[in-house]
Amino acid sequence: MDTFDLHPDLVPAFHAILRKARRIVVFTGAGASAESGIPTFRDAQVGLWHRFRPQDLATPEGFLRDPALVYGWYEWRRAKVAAAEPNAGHRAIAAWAQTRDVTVITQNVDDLHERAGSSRVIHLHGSIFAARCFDCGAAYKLPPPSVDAAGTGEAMDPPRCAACNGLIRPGVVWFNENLPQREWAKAEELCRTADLLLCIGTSGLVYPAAGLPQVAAQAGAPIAQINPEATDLDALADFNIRGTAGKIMPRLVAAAMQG
Ligand code: BV8
Ligand code: ZN
Repeated sequence: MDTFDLHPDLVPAFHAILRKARRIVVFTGAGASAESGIPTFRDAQVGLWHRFRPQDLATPEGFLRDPALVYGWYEWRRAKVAAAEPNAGHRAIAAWAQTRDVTVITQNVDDLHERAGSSRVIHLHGSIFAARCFDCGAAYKLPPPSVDAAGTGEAMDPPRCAACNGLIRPGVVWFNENLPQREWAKAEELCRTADLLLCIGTSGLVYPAAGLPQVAAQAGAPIAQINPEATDLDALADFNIRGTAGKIMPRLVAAAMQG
């Protein structure tokens, strides 16, 4: 029986929960994409971006202050996602959903869950492949990324809106912007009715997303966490598995399928 390096007293209970769980919510953050080569928010920023904190770039004020700097950052990140492959963690989650009711709620703006085969994915913070006019909101069709994903990116003037000449911005949720209402309501409802919440690769620092595990806990769902480091969610989680998504998830799904 895989102990997942948990305390021995917790192992039988964890396996029983994995085998019994029928309505599973997988809540992911940037750590779920780390083994695909996508830097997390906590990783030091590289190149042009190393002097900036994500909290300063991922805001409407930051974009208006220096549109080329922020747009270039997203174009570099979009190129890295397009050049990346889903990792074993993404693929294990998609495989699990073939035989169980598994929904992914992700804070990530990449499409790696979908490319691994997950079809029920809720994006709380939008998508790096969407873009729209900052002023009138008109959708904008992004061309294939032109930035060298292996490089460190550079400032890039955003295109202009054909309808109103406004600046085109990434279709992500920035700090101090509201989350998409429909996705948020669905995420809360899923966490209220889940019989297992699995948190993977999130520092649990950004709200309201970071409040979802609390919603599940209050509804009585067991909470498991996969993270190589301790996070703010450790105190809430019933099972804290120290490890990476790519290594732990295939083992966890194998244990769940024994049921
Ligand atoms: C809002 C999209 C209403 C853009 C992102 C309540 C309390 C305190 C603050 C607030 C609050 N309510 C609102 C706020 C303000 C703010 C906030 O929470 N600030 C924080 C800094 C305190 N929240 C907001 O502004 C939100 N909006 O509340 O609207 C409103 C309206 C008007 C005015 C005020 C409020 C909107 C927040 C959304 C911001 N957008 N992303 C983009 O991608 O550029 S946030 C971004 O950072 C992510 O999406 C994620 O949500 C967040 C944190 O990132 P993580 O995913 O957790 O990743 P991180 O790098 O932090 O950690 C990685 C983890 O993985 C680590 O633990 C690491 O150990 C682990 N790891 C590493 N490798 C692996 C691994 N794990 C597994 N396997 C591995 N291999
Ligand atoms: Zn416009």
